[in-house]
Amino acid sequence: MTTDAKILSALRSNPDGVSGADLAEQLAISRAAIWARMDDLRKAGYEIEATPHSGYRLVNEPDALIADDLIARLHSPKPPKIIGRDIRVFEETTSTNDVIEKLARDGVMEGAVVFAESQTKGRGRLGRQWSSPTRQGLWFSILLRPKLSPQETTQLTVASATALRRAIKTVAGLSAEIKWPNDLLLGGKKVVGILTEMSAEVDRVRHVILGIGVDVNQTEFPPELRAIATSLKAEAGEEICRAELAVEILRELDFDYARIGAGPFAAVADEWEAGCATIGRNVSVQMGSRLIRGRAEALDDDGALLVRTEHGHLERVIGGDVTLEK
Ligand code: BTX
Repeated sequence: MTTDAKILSALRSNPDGVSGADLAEQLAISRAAIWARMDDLRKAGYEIEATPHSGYRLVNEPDALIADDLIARLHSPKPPKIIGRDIRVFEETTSTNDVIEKLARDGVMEGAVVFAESQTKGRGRLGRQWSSPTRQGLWFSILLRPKLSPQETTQLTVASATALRRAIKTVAGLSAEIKWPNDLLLGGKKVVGILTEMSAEVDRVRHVILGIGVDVNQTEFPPELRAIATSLKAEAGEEICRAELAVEILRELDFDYARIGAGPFAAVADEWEAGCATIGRNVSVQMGSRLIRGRAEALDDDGALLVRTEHGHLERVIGGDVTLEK
């Protein structure tokens, strides 16, 4: 943890204030150095009160994603196993998936996360665009090097959906529905999109990039999205703290990633099915030029969707666009 992250963590665990002398001792730096760090934190938007009686006290925090702040929050009470060991925040990027792809090639460690306050070329699947307005959502990507075969990587998308669902419940109190394989919906409208991209050889995954977009505090969407997209704020009726949500998501993802690594996928799949809007519904799936119609029956062991067609065949769907029929 950096010094700023340690200071923020100390301020949060001492809501009534902490003296400069105590901080200096805990962090093994001079009181003058503490004073200088406080000054920089104030410039970054933290409101920190300093009184002779109670010392330094954190009064207010900015609605900005700050790497040190996210790290401080994520490490308390215990550090992550893998996801979030390295966190970087950019004010603006093209697509966070592209940034982390470059880092992956430079050998950055598994679990690294890149957030952007806005993306100029945020993307969805099949070259579609992803709207990523400044400071209104969470736009981020995670680098993973899982011991899975390329076919099994659908598990990661499925596990991410369950983790995101839990985090949204905890922080915003909302129960989102999962739409196979990569969307979370509130009131039938998309609030989360997940884009899984992979670099692989025939039977070995080099790395997987999980790109996640969460609509958090938008009050308005571009006209073409109004009917199909919503935000947590629109549904909960109140502003959501993005840093708090970001950290809760990373914590839940870290938990599910360890679950996948440790054993059978079944535990994750059961939880996924319970929160899923797709299972039991009539669906049509566009897979390239092929259209499959039928009833979504279950999730297979490797995360594939099993669809019983009108002719009674069971089809395994591992990609494609699913439409829920009425
Ligand atoms: P998708 O192809 O399933 O969904 C893309 C479609 O969703 C668009 O065509 C549009 O109709 C709709 N859409 C666009 N923007 C939004 C939005 N903000 N909220 C709701 N619906 C929208 C889903 O792809 C995967 C999206 C992943 C986005 C993340 S953000 C961080 C990372 N970087 C990056 O470039 N992409 C990922």
